[in-house]
Amino acid sequence: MKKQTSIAIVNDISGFGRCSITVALPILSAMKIQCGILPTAILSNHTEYPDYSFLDFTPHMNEYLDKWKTLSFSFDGIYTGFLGSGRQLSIISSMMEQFSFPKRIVDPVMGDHGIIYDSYTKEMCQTMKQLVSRSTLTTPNLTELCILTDTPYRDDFSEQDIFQMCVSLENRGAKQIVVTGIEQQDQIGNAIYEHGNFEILYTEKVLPLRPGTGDVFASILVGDSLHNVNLKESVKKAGDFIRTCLITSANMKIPVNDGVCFEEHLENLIPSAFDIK
Ligand code: PXL
Repeated sequence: MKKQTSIAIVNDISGFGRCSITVALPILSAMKIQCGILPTAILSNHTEYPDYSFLDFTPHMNEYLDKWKTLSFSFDGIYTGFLGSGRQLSIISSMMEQFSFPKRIVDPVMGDHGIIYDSYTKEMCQTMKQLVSRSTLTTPNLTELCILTDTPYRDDFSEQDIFQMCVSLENRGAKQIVVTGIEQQDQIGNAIYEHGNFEILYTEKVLPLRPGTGDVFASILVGDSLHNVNLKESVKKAGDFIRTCLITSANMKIPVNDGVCFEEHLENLIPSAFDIK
């Protein structure tokens, strides 16, 4: 029998609203991956709602990781998302050194549609660059790609502009890059960049767009990366899955801030023994 794959997920627990760990955990479990979690913050709900409570987990992270180390837990990869403070960067960097994860997936969660999330500071955005430089795969949206490459945000970038920003991110140490949420009239695209090769895959946009779709997308890519699935195949799978979930969410009249009802389609992500290489 093949050895089971495992991942350490470093992300926040938002108690309500389908994002971060409440998305990553069910998706990666469905993809037959064992998950360990290190919370970065505990929120009542995500920050796109008009109000939320926020508990920064920074003061407890080192003690938590010391136990993981003493107990010799090991993982095939690390997947980082929403950070609770700027100080978490050095904690996660030293975690990467101590555990030497073969796969390092950094979703540089910072903002969307040109706007930085409420709890993020400019300094935190700068420190995110260092985490991305250590990644084997990173999944910025267009807003985050701009922050990471010091490019002023616009909503009319050409494909060439996006390619150049990917080159600049690669020069800063990133390896595989997938840029999400590239909007073109009634289409939405995800760009794939790897060793100078660049391609954007478009699908028809399903409105309304919803928070948490970046977390669904990145989680599927993480699962596939651990199973060594080809990146283009994985981006297609994640795009199709999100589209299906967006259609069902609209049909079920899910409030926009509550995200996508991925639970309705989770079985689509369960690999057969045959799929896993
Ligand atoms: O989906 C990204 C995300 C993750 N975590 C928290 C958020 C958001 C986006 O708003 O608020 C707490």
